[in-house]
Amino acid sequence: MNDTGISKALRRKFGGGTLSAVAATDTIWLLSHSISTSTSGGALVIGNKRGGQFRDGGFGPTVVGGVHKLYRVDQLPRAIEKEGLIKDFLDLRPYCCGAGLDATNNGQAVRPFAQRLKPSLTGRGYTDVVVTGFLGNLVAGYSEFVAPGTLVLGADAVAGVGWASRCRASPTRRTRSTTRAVSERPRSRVSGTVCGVGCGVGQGPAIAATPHPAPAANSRRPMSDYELHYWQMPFRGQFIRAILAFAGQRWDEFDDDAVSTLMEAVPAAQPVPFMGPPMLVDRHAGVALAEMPAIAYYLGETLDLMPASVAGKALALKVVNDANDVIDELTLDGGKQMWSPQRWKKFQPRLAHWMSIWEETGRRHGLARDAGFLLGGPRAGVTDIITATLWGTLDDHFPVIGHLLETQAPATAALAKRVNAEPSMVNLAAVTRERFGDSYCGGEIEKSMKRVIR
Ligand SMILES: N[C@@H](CCC(=O)N[C@@H](CS)C(=O)NCC(=O)O)C(=O)O
Repeated sequence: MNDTGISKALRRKFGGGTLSAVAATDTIWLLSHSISTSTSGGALVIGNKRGGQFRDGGFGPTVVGGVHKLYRVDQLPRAIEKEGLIKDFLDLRPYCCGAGLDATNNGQAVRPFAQRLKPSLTGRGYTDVVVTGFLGNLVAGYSEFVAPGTLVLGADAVAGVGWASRCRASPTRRTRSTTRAVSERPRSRVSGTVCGVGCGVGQGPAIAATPHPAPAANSRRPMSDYELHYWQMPFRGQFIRAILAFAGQRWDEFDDDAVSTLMEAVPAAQPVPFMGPPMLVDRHAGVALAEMPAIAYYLGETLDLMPASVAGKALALKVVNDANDVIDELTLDGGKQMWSPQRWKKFQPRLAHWMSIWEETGRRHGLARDAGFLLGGPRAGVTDIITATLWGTLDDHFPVIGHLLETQAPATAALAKRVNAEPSMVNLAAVTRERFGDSYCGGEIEKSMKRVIR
């Protein structure tokens, strides 16, 4: 909200508080700049410039002019209350640089902003609220990757400490939710759709740190339900993205450093003990899984994309595992060797054989060039999404593989095209191309594939 004075007072008086529709179990991400001293990263106060103008700078827009509107911990709860936040609200996260770090003021040690805010909120009647402070520098910007209007929240680690560590000041809430604990492991990037109500506390800290307004359609959407931990490239993670996108789900992704940190963490510190990504967290269910086929199975079951019978489910899993095998073979087991023209020539009959396996599977279930699905049934399921993603992505990056599929497995090629023509898949393809460009699986093996598979 950018109003002041009488208009702000009237809005609040007539129930228009920006936080009046927030439920007790929602999460508020309170986006704001923070002010700290040069000797410590800890925030002393938070706030933003009011009345400034956005100007385009070399690294994006910056605010020029305006007057600082700052909030101390004893001032913020009043603003929050006036914006209509109910008193049994639970989960407040000042998404402000260093809000979880110790600070100094005139040489005096000062406890973290988040920790000081808690008793101040309690004094205003927010007795159960848990305040989370972050241990690093934070940035926010818009990305179209997940969906239009998606706000990407990024973070640096400070002194080797990941962010997202909580300054919990409410012991009664300590074991409140395992899902929450899982979703807040140290990481360096998270994206989520803007929740216009939940993300601000009115005039001061409720900044949009970008010139783009959040689209109205997104203004009441909750944060996304899933975390997908995978490298920023298509390859194996694309199967999971495709299932989520096809089913109309939203998810958060993380940059490669964060994925690598989590992958290398000791098993006891991982959401699910795992060796290599993809790794998925279902925030609502409190479930974390690794191994691409296991994730595909879980999503297929929970998003109603699996066959009904046990035999059908097992067959679907077999197809998912086949797809995993194909990409492993095409990348020579993650680059254990490189492609040479001779090696590629020798492999082509085997690849054609894989394609025939797909074609025959479809044929046995009534798949034709212009209709049907890989395992039959009235609508597309996990196997169709996996099929479309496997062959569609390969065709995008290595058209010669697409041509081979057309001749070797025409009904499979047509099925892939039909599924990939769904709006959700077209959208995913566009953002994938925008985000990852020409990259397929990265590394030296991708270079060798591009040199030889043509
Ligand atoms: N079998 C696993 C394979 C996981 C895997 O190999 N992940 C790759 C990326 S596609 C990775 O980065 N692995 C790192 C490692 O294993 O050290 C699956 O299907 O998910």
